[in-house]
Amino acid sequence: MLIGLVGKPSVGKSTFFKAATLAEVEIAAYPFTTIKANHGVGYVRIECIDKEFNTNCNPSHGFCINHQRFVPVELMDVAGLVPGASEGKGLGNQFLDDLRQADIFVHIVDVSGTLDVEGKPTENHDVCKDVEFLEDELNKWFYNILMKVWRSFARKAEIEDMKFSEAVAHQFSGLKVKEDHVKDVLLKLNFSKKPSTWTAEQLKEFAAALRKMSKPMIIAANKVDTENGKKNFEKLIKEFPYLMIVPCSADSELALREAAKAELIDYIPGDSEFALKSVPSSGEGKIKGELSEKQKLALEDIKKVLKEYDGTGVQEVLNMAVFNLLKYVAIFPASANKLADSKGNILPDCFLLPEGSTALDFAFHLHTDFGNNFIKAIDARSKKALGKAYKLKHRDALEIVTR
Ligand SMILES: Nc1nc2c(ncn2[C@@H]2O[C@H](COP(=O)(O)OP(=O)(O)OP(=O)(O)O)[C@@H](O)[C@H]2O)c(=O)[nH]1
Ligand SMILES: [Mg+2]
Repeated sequence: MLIGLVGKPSVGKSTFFKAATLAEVEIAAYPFTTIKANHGVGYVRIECIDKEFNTNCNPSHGFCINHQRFVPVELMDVAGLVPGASEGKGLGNQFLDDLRQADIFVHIVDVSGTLDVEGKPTENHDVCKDVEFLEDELNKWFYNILMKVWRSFARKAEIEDMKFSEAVAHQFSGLKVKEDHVKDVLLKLNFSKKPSTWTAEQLKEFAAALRKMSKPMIIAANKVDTENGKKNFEKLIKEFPYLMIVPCSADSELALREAAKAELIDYIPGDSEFALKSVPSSGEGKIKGELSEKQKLALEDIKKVLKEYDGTGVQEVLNMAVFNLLKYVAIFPASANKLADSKGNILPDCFLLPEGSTALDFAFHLHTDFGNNFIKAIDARSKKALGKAYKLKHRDALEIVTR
């Protein structure tokens, strides 16, 4: 699972990335601060199942606080994208190449309205324009790739009577386009069965639909903490009712995570509140990290954001991307009698699988041998046996029984 953060320069992509991963990356208020893509590990948050079993888990990847399990997902922060990028403007195509492997995009939009479309300072920028131009550039990017091969490809596919969707998926495999994506797009567009007769307009439509299907996008309306943030966030929602738009303050999340790391506050990512840590009384030498007056004031401001939007939005964006847009499910391998692995670690693993995955898919996900020798799955909660076609449900705990 790779989540790509995209958007015009200076919208807060690296801030979001740093808040989610706590990786050291450069953040600054001038365009093209990021040039080389940053890769890091962020997390989606789910209600851990350990509570139901009256125990505490020991994750081997990610972590768990107060029965809130944080499951790793890969994040990528790239250079800012400007209009014309698909034709090489700004950092152009090299940056688009970085995005090939993404499963989903988080489009970070700056709702302060103080940046023009190239990320330079301005006033009252129309934030809706950002959504339009970015989608447009991504669609053009797919279209250009398609056009490189199209003519010979379409004819060959017809002559050799290839399965068209399979051939397209193969052609776009570097962009993680799957055969099902192509099938869905073809069904939706209902174009002629002879692709070589498609018009230029139809090809554009095809490329755009393929992009949308294979790289769905969620919008993080970032900088809602600013003066015009709320107004512009509401404008986005009104203008694009069919898009998933989450209000966000990456800057606030970063401050909270850093303060929590420095043990100045208690904060669980995604919560809508935090608590100041009580400072130990004197006599214990230097107190580790005491909040300055400035920090206290900043935290007061953040409190207002948390209250108004029920959190900073960073965790919400990642969760919505994985569970609502991609509709993945989180599955725990667990034996019906024992939740621990051979080393005594309780519920060490939790895997994210695509919507519609079955018990057999899960077995293959764990190990090819498990898949090949699958007999049944057992639900650790109900102890009931499940067949290979069983559709996985979010937060299932399953044991795979093999020959
Ligand atoms: N008020 C406010 N400022 C923010 C927020 N997120 C980021 N910023 C500021 O916006 C500026 C740009 O942030 P970056 O994270 O470097 O932006 P970027 O999108 O990575 O920029 P490029 O790498 O140049 O494309 C910095 O000054 C940040 O502190 C936010 O939620 N609220
Ligand atoms: Mg950056």
